[in-house]
This record gives sequence, structure tokens and C-alpha cells, in this order.
Amino acid sequence: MSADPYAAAQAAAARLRELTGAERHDVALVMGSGWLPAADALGETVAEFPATDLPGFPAPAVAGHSGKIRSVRISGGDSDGKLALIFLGRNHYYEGHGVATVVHGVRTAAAAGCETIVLTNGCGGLREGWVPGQPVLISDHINLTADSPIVGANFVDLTDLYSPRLRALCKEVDPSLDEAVYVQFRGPHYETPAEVNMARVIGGELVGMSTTLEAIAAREAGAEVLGISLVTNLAAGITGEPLNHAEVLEAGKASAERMGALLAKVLERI
Ligand code: 8IG
Repeated sequence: MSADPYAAAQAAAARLRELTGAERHDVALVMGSGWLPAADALGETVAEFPATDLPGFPAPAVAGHSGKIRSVRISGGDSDGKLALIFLGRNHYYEGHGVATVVHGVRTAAAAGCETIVLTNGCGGLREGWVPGQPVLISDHINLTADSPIVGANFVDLTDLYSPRLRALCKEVDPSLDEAVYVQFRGPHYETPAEVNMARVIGGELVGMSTTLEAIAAREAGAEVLGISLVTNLAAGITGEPLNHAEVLEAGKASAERMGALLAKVLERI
């Protein structure tokens, strides 16, 4: 990552235009843990390449995060013919490449023209009655990384960060969707049961290791943000069973069809 992350995003967007032949993209999606299979439902693939083909993206480290970027043509609805930029995997804060790297995809998408950014993740769920494989809309977040992608005295407002308009649209598509506050822990370890309890006490019901820094960068860039979590496991201490990463990937596969259909319908109307 070069010294100026905004210039780096412009450079990546320029290379994206070369690789895809598309002058601009309209909407970006970041596919988190468990969401990769859902990407196939979103439209016709125009181009796909490793994220590392664009400047500023480091090699991925996590199994199930393939680190590819796909350009997809949306078909149907109001968005017919628009281009979606899909990040198949993300760089996490806990990987230690720095916060600018974490949000490089979002800034690249914004530089490429995306005015809507959909952030998905796999996470732990706290609410009683939730089951693994259940999607939940992010209504707001608590960022426990103590970090920000913004450098300097730029006091970005985060009121309604997770677009009420897009959340309403999702609920029109699927009225059974719940909403909750997402708490980003640094990771890569999962929470202790005491930390899960803390998340609940401070108002959170989703616990994960991503999304909030990207959402802040997306808002800084002027994009409209939609956040959707896939509850892949009940948070530590809720069932008494240990957490494992295989469970996460399994929950994603099992719910891929539902997630793909939901995202496709939302994209048509975005
Ligand atoms: I998938 O229970 C997934 N990611 N912090 N806690 C945290 N991150 C997660 C969890 C979880 N599940």
C-alpha cells in the first residue's frame, strides 16, 4: 500500500477498468465467511481475476477466502445491465496489513464508481432463537478495534451508516429478516463468554471480525452502505460447545441458496 491510500484506490480502479473493459461499476459486494457460494447467483460473470492483479491487495491468508474479484452484469429489475463488483473474500484487520489495506477494496470500488456497497460477513449470533445459517441485517455497529480508516481531522458522520432505505428494501424482499447491532472485535481469536456477555450488555447481538472499518470508509467515500451478517454460529458461551472454522464454512454452504436469492433480488432493485 502506497503512502496515499486514496491514490492507491484510484490506481487500482484504473487497472480494474483495463482488466474488465468497463468504464465504471455501479455496486460493490464484499463476500464474507460463508457467502462465497451466494456470489454465483448474482448475474453473468464478465471477468474474474485474483485481487492481487490490482495494485494494493496483499495475498489472502484465510481458508475459504479465495481473494478473487469478479465483475458481474446484473440482469432484471431496475438495475438491469448494471455492473456489480464482487470481492470474493476480504483482508481482515487481524491479518496485520494495516487498516488502509482492510478498506482498500471499498475505496477501490468507490473510485470505480460504486455508489452502493454491500458488506456481508459471517459472525456469531447472540439473540435467542437464531440458528446457524440465518441472515441478519446490520442496523448499526460498535467498532471495538479502536482504529479508523480515516486519517486526520475528517469528522465523518455515521448516523444511519447502514442505509435505512436499503434495509427496508431487503425487508420487502424477505419480511422475515431480523436487524441487529454488529460488534467488531479485533480477532483472530473468538470471544470469551465474558466478552460475548459484554457485547450483549453494550447493545450488540452480532459478533465478528470485519465490516465496521469498511463501512466507515464507504461512508467517507459517500457510498450508501448495506450490511448483512450470516449467523454461522451461536456466540461463545451460548451453547457451551467450542467454536470452529469448519462450522462457519458449512453454515455458508447450507444457506448459500437463500443468501444468493436474497442478494440477487436486492441487487435488481438497488
Ligand atoms: I464466522 O463467533 C464468525 N466470525 N468475533 N465471533 C467473532 N467472529 C466470528 C464469529 C464469532 N463467527
